[in-house]
Amino acid sequence: MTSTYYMLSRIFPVVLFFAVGCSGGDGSQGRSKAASSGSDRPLPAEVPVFNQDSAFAFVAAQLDFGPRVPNTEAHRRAAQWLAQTLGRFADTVEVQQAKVRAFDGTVLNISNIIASFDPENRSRILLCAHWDSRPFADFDPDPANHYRPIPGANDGGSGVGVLLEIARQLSMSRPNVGVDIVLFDAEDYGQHEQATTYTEDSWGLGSQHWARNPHRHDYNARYGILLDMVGAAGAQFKQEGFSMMYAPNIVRKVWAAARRIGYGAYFVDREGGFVTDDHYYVNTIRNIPTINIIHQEEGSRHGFFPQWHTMDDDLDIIDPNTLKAVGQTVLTLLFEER
Ligand code: AHN
Ligand code: ZN
Repeated sequence: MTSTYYMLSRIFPVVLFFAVGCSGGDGSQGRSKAASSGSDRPLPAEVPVFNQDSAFAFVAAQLDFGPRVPNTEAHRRAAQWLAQTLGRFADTVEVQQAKVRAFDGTVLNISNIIASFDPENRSRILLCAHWDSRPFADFDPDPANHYRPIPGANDGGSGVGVLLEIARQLSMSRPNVGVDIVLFDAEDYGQHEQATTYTEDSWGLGSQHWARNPHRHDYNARYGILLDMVGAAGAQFKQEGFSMMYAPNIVRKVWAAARRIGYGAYFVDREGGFVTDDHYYVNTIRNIPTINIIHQEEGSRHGFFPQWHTMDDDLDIIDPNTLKAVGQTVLTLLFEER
């Protein structure tokens, strides 16, 4: 991080508040009791049933804006929609605006979007995802696309879609813990594949800013869960390296819950690689033990799902069943915390 970054990032610490009521939701989802979990196992009582079609619709709605690349109109409009949508579900929504410097010198106008449920509860869980999409399809098979923005359905859209559906569920019933949903900006403006020099910490610019300047100066949470690339058909979530380094007990708890409610095929008991993602900065700068639920595949050039950072990361690769596996697992965890 350059000193320029620090200076720039301290300018414009604008925080906007949105007044919110707790309405929202279509009311179609009941509690689970022994209801279907979408898998072949019953859910524990009192855990709401995650609606995969609603989550899918939240992914589609993001794609309708076009690529959510910082400094574009689509990005501004999407930010407004995300804050407004979370405002229907949460107790408070704050938009943390800042300027940060990208690897190529571009000054990015970013917005981290923070929705809080039961903000007075001191026992809190942090849920996060990045809402921006990558400006470069630098892994696209066609070199003509290497400087075009990606649709970002799985990479970006899926994690946000799951969190919006969790927010909708929390508008209808609350767990014992307080919950903060933080949508980070500028995660995916990391240096281009074809860059000739290495820029340190070029990914996760929004999370780096938030970790140094949290929306509450003394903000803390028991643990955090980051969702990244959680929507592709047949996804496998391996136990990511930094998650195991900083929060091994949370990884085990999440994977055990997934297995218990019938999603062991997605949450596999295998070691994944180390991914420098938003959770790395939440762990190292803010010291909140935070895991990353992220789709990793061996044998690809980059270690992720096949359409990663290509023009084909579009809505047609999103499978509502994968969104369900992740969303229902996270909801189960929230409602089992005491
Ligand atoms: C690196 O490849 C260094 N980080 C990947 C983080 C990422 C990109 N998540 C989504 N897109
Ligand atoms: Zn990406």
